[in-house]
Amino acid sequence: MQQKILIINDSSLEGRIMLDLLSYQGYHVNVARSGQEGLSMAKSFEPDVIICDIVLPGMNGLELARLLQEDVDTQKIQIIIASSNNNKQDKLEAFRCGAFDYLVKPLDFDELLLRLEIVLRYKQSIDKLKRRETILRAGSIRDFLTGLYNRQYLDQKMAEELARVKRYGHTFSVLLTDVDFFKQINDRHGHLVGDKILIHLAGRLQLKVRSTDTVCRFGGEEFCIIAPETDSHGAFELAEKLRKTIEKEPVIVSEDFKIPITASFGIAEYEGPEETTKSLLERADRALYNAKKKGRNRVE
Ligand code: GH3
Ligand code: MG
Ligand code: MG
Ligand code: MG
Repeated sequence: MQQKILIINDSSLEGRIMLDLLSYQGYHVNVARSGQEGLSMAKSFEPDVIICDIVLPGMNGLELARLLQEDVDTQKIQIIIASSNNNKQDKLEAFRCGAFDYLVKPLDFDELLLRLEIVLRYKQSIDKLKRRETILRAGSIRDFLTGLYNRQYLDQKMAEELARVKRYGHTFSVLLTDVDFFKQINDRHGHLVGDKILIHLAGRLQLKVRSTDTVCRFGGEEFCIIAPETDSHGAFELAEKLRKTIEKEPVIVSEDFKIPITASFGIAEYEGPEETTKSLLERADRALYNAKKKGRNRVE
């Protein structure tokens, strides 16, 4: 694909020369004559690189660079500042504003072309990494900290389970659990210990449930379990079993450092064809809230 360069330069002669030279090299080039025009063209033209003067009518090139860096729509554009003064302050300021390079005029065009190639190569690899990261994140079904399934996967699994019971009958339940006074634990022992507790707890939940149950990290210190073919009595038994294990076995942080924890549980069973993920989770959440209100470390 043709790479796009935006020149921001108020001298029509200089702008023209650069436009011709860079177009001749195969770039797709546009010229803006002021900072304001540059800013709007940065958004509409979406250049890979901007070559920008410092002295411009209205807004100066450094201000412009800063604005471009602060805006999510334009921050991936790389900026080369071109200035007729070799002033150290301007140069430092340009880099502080996020410029990739600083060229002193009169420009040596061989140098300009080489520097342009470098910045474009840099931008391509950054863009590629970002794309990969986005794909990984979008496709991820695991929670990063605990390794459990994440909220996204929970939504998908819930939809499947709802569809299954609506079609074939039977029932299923969801359990929501929330660690009691977790904020105090964090405050007293630090976030790293808090994280370690979440990891332990996740492992423990995973270990105690049936292989057909799905354990997810619902958010913060909350977990959600989908238990297929389980009515509210079964769900209550399961929650009690988990609650007791958590209460009985303090989390081992290190050899001589154990932290006792408890958790509260809210359960909800599928009630019929009108049920949605939202309605089911809302009932479980209300039950959990009641468990908290009634003193914590209990199942509702
Ligand atoms: P309650 O018994 O009412 O649930 O009290 P609580 O302190 O657990 O309640 P709250 O929900 O207000 O606090 C949850 C805390 O969990 C707050 C937040 O700092 C902490 N937390 C959320 N996510 C993480 C995490 O990934 N790691 C750690 N260490 N802490 C987390
Ligand atoms: Mg909570
Ligand atoms: Mg809470
Ligand atoms: Mg809590």
